[in-house]
Amino acid sequence: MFIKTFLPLLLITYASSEKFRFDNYTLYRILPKSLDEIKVLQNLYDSDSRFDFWKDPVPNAEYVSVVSAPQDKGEFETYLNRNGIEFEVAMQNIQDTINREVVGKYTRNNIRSMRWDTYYNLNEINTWLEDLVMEYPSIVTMISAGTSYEGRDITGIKISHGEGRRIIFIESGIHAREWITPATVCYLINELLRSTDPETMAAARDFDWYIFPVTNPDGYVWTHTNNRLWRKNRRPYGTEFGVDLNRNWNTNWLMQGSSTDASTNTYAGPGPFSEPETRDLANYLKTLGDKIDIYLSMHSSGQILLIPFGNTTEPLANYHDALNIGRRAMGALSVRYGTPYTSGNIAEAIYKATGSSGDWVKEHLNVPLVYIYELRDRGTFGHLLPADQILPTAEETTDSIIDLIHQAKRFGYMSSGNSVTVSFGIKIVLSIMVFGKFW
Ligand code: 0X9
Ligand code: ZN
Repeated sequence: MFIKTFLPLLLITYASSEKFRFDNYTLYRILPKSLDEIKVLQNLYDSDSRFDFWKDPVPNAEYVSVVSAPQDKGEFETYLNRNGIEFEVAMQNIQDTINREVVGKYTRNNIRSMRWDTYYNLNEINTWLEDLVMEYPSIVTMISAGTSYEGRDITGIKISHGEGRRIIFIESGIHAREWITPATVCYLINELLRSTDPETMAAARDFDWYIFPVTNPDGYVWTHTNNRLWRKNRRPYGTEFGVDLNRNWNTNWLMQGSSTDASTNTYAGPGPFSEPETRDLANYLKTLGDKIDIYLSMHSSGQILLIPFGNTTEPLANYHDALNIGRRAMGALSVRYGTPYTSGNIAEAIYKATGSSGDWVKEHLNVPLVYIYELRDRGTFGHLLPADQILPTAEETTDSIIDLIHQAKRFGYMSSGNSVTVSFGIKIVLSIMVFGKFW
């Protein structure tokens, strides 16, 4: 009786519970051959909210990544076939990949138990940060950029070997589902404290590092407990939840690539800085003022290095310097595993999108070098990057950040002053002194 009546019911309830919400959802990887094909995909993107685009159809897109629910797959594939668009199935059943994901356990008071082949939840990351403060009390301090909507601390650490240094600021995990970003910056933290490589040691010594692995704590927790593919924060708006914290900054707010619809993934919020996460972080950044030399905003995926601004393809501010420095650093990134990165202006390389942290930092704090990393991969796993890629991703990204400092110095940045304000004439003289030539 029980087996016949209740067990199937029990199984159905279990299977339809949130833990299995992506059963038979499929990840597609599309390789558009022409601008016309991109336009066909853009039509779908604009008109049909059933599909979750992990990589948007933008002109020159190398690939487009889309997730479809099982009931919409037939229609989706017919649409592609009818328009002659070739596609491959990158992941047949997303839920299988989610189920295989490893979330590790970190043992308090044992920093050696931190591993780079597993993801961690928010508590584990913060416990590890606390342990680092205990282990390196004269170098590491706990810092807080504020409090999230649900009341969680936005925790980071400062690594400093003394007073008066310029700052390298790293913000990661603003998009909850991009798990590779906190994992990567935790590895970087570890390297800055424990590496014996002379260049890494010098980088750690010469700058004050402000690193926030998870700037969207509520969203990150939600990806661990309820919905692995959640992107926004968790503030309720009507019957919907969450603001895209990378559309909520007070810089050309709502102008491009943002939505007024709270049910979408790019909801910009009811107003600029409506969210405690962005408002607090911005206020915290203001207190550091013009001491920041480099600001890095860590995202995934696509293997792209982006440079502000997100609203225009105009090469504003020190765009050409920033691009040159960034391209060289991406050369350094590719040395270890051959991972290719594309560098470019945000609006050009992905899509126009305003209200992002990088644009605000560049516009309002005049930080000389602002980069947005889109880490691995290019559509094979997307946001579900397997844990065995954490270490290689983290290693190559760390290589690039160390080289970024080196390149920035070669281009006359990272000195005691703000070199963006150095006049063109002085720059020529400096360049000739350093390189023997100007170009
Ligand atoms: O759209 C975003 O916020 C970022 N890409 S992601 O796939 N990680 O969501 C890119 C942000 C780049 N900055 C601007 N668009 N201004
Ligand atoms: Zn992102």
